Amino acid sequence: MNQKLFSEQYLKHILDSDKQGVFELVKQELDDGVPVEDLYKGIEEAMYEIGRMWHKNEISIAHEHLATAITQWVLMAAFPQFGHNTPERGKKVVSFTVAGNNHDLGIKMVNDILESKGFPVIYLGTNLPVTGALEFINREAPDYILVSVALPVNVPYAKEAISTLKQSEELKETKIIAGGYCFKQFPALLEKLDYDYYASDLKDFIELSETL
Ligand code: B12
Repeated sequence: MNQKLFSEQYLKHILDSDKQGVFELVKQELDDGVPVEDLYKGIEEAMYEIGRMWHKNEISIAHEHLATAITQWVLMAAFPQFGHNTPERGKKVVSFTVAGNNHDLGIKMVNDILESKGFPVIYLGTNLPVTGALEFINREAPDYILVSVALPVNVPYAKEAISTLKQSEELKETKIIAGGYCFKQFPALLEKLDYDYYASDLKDFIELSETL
């Protein structure tokens, strides 16, 4: 797979409002047997470019929303293509994006990778108020909790969420895995969090998941 070319074509179809073009492009790659993580990397690049163009006012929020909506469909279509042959590892995972963070494509990609590697994931969605969810999370007593942070303004909420989880008796053995665009942009902000593991992208995360 030529990832650069794929990202450019993905972006072009979105800017042309050509959903069908995106689906055909993705289907071709999947039919060619491209690993889904490579496909996701190509999509990530296209979304980052959408973000850059949006920031520079070269495209409107409408294009950004269209890109998100189409990509949500693509992830749903790609998921069954993962080889789900790995036996379950007997480990439980809960994931969410922190209060204030509505960016969810990244954590969904991470969830998909984990599930394909035999870790069932309970995904609690975006913008999660952890205090309200604590009773549920305690009952599940997951081995790992994945916390996704996109913006610097999310960091105080991430700090609070992680500290709430760490204080719970039921979650004494639970490890916190942090990640998200915020730390790719500002790695120093990671120091504010009491996390156990961090991965910056899918490649990094796949390596980490082998050790979990
Ligand atoms: C789509 C988008 C949105 C959509 C999100 C829709 C959705 N359902 O996700 C909407 C419209 C909601 C949105 C809103 C906003 N957004 Co926005 N958004 C984007 C955009 C264009 C793409 C995000 C994306 O999908 N990226 C692709 C994914 C795959 O990448 P990723 O998130 O980084 O995830 C990867 C890794 O980080 C990692 N990862 C992610 N989570 C986790 C968790 C764990 C545990 C691990 C291990 C790894 C991991 O793995 C993933 C795969 O490699 C980005 C541009 C960008 N550069 O990201 C801006 C961007 C993030 N947004 C931005 C901004 C400013 C906003 C708003 C504040 C705008 C506003 N004024 O309203 C709001 C905030 C909303 C909120 N409260 O969260 C800025 C942030 C700048 C900054 N430094 O603060 C960006 C960078 C755009 C820009 N260039 O200005 N946004």
